[in-house]
Amino acid sequence: MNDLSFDEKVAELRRRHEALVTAPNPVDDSFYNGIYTRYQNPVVTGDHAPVEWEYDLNPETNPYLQVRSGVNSAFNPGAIYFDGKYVLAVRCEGIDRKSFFALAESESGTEGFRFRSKPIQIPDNLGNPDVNLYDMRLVQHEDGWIYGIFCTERKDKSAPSEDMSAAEAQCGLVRTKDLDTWERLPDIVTHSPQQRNVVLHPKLVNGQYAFYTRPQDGFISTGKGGGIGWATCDDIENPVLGEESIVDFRAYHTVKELKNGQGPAPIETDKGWLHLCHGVRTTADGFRYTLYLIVTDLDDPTKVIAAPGGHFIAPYEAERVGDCGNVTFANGWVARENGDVFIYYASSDTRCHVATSTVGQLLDYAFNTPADGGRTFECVAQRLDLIERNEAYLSSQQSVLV
Ligand code: M1P
Repeated sequence: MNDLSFDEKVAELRRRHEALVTAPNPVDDSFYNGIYTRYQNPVVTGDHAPVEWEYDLNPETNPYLQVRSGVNSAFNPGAIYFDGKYVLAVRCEGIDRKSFFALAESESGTEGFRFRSKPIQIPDNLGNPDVNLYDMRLVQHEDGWIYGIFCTERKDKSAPSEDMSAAEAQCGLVRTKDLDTWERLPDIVTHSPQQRNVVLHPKLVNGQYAFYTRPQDGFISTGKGGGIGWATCDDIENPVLGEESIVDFRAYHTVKELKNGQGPAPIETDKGWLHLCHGVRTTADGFRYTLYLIVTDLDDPTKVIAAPGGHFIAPYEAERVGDCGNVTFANGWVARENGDVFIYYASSDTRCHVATSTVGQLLDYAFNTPADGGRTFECVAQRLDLIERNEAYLSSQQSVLV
């Protein structure tokens, strides 16, 4: 590459980019669990950023053809099926550490994602400017708007002046009808000092806009708070939420002992609202983020009616490695009318993946996987029960054959 002329280098950068975005993404047959299908490649990475986003292509102002505005990573995408395409609102992170949102689209949902020509410029919050925006959930609400709900982060003004990492996380809100024009609404106000992973429920509940929240005392630690909360407001243009109640508590010695959060908006099924969430546990090597599923009651989305134990998706093979290792995180999925579900998740705060399943498979998993036994004794009892039922079934089959 270094020996090429300026124009040849540009052509080669474009060729490499095109090869990446048009590469097929076969099913990963090395993985099987009967619940979902994994794919061999990430669907979006920092390298999917168009050449124009990173390079000044004018030889007079950039004679060495240097990267001027590098894209470090692309992860934690919101997702929606819109106008015949799977659209991801990807959290891109520049090498300056600032995240921004950009839409990437694909016709198949598993490959061929290509960024639109420009990232989204979210209107500024002039009263209280944001420093960093990330993790947008895209929610098609029954009121006709598509909402983008994201984390807005600022320096914590109450922290000592020498502390350059203390931050305050709150929830920002935009809405659109066409994914082109974005109207910013006031930031959501809650009773909690900090909020992250706030998600809008797709339907009004008792005439109110309903939100999944994650009350937390600090930027990283939930402190005494935590759990997936629930709170409502009358007016989406003045989103001041009432008291939060906890729908899904964190719990000792589980995948969600340290913190948890709602992923995308839940999917409505005939057996209940299907939720994809993330849970965080501690290890000697730091935090481990995995995904889990729950189902809540159709008429009362604050009531959990199925809670399979353990993780649903965890970092697999190379997914364990990245800017923040041992992380799977999801804030986007798409359910099609035929029951197909496209689960968009990110690994290690670096890249986006897809896993595919169906509503039928996910409900079967949710209702028939044993709940967390809570103790080794109970978990072994669950496993012995499975083995003994298998022994009984297999011997009954043998006696049929005889
Ligand atoms: O770094 C892992 C994840 O950490 C945060 O999640 P939580 O609020 O549950 O700790 C989020 O900032 C997320 O973006 C990130 O992937």
